[in-house]
Amino acid sequence: MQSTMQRRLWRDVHVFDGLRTLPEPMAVIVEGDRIARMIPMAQVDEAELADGAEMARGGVLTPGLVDCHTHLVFGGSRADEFEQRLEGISYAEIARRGGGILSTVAATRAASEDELFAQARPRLEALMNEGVTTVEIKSGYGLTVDDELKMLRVARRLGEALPVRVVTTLLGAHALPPEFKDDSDGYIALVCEEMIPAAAAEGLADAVDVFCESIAFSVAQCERVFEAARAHDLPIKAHAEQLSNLGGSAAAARFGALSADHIEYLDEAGVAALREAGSVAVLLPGAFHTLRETRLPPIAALRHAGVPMAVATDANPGSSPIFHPTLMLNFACTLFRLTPQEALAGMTAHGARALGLAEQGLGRIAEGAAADLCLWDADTPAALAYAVQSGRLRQRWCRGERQGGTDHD
Ligand code: DI6
Ligand code: FE
Repeated sequence: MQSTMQRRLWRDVHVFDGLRTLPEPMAVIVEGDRIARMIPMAQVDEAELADGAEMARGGVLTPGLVDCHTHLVFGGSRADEFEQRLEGISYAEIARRGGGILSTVAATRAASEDELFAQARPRLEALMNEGVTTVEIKSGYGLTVDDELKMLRVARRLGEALPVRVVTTLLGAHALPPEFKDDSDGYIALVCEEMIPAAAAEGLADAVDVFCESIAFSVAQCERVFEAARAHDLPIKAHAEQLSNLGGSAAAARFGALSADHIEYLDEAGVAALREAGSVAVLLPGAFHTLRETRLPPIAALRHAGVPMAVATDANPGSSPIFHPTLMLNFACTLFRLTPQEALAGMTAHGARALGLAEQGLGRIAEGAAADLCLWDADTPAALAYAVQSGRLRQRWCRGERQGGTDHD
């Protein structure tokens, strides 16, 4: 395609490159779907810029945002549980009474693929309108082979229908479905022996996730799921140490996990395990906020150990009904005390790494990286985390194509 080799130019932009804010204004040149050149404005040779079509002057340029942890395909609503929690009933208690995740499971099973698609689409568009160009979408509200595959098919279809990169994760081990009450090992056998093989055979899952928690699955059960994932060459992730410290993150790290997610209760040994495995710590301040948690993830220890920290929305109907990635940048700073640069890295370079996409040049602005870019109406990258404000996205580029934002084309 001829148009994909077009040469495009952003002039005098403040660049956050995925890891840090560059010290001086830059010219950034894209060729086709890749970033070709980055030149400090003070050093530009005007002749070199002359044959690029100028897209903008000024503003903040970041990689397209990577939301590396969402559950945005689901049926129903849990507004009633929000009210119950405000009356003092805990998230875990609601789950024990058969509500929580299982109430979304009932609504998701009852919905057709088309209905789930129609409901998920505006949620995904909300993320895209705030700069997301790559999103991970988990299953986990079907909990039968057919319903889990249905959710994953919806996720794949969303990626085909909209200009956004969708990565899918099979989360069969999310909750114990009612049919397996008192037989959680039997359900884990179904996940390992039927669900994972079926998802792998149809190419529907890019990774496998588990919920390791007293209200979900034990470390030993999660390890069985990891073994099955490994047998099908699928990378793993884990919801771990969200409500208590079971050692799920360390178990995931032993299997070379891409990430351990939530991790409010992670201890020093868990931090060390993530560091040794090269796993990403995915921070989900939306769930922390929604559940009004008080236990903070061990940010200082993670920082000190050099464990990369990603930040994601965890967009879901229960613990994080939040479809607003830039708000998560702010929460990561205000609630978890990340610096604005750490928060931005968490939704760009480290988010991409948590999905195994760093090698493909996602989440970075660098020569040779993917031309997934956001141009923001802001003075500095830090301002994106500082102000909670919609409508600042001037241009959104995905795979080298202009796909949204408020600037005139
Ligand atoms: N932890 C979470 O925060 C989500 N899943 C999980 O294991 C929440 C899922 C939900 O409440 O629907
Ligand atoms: Fe989650």
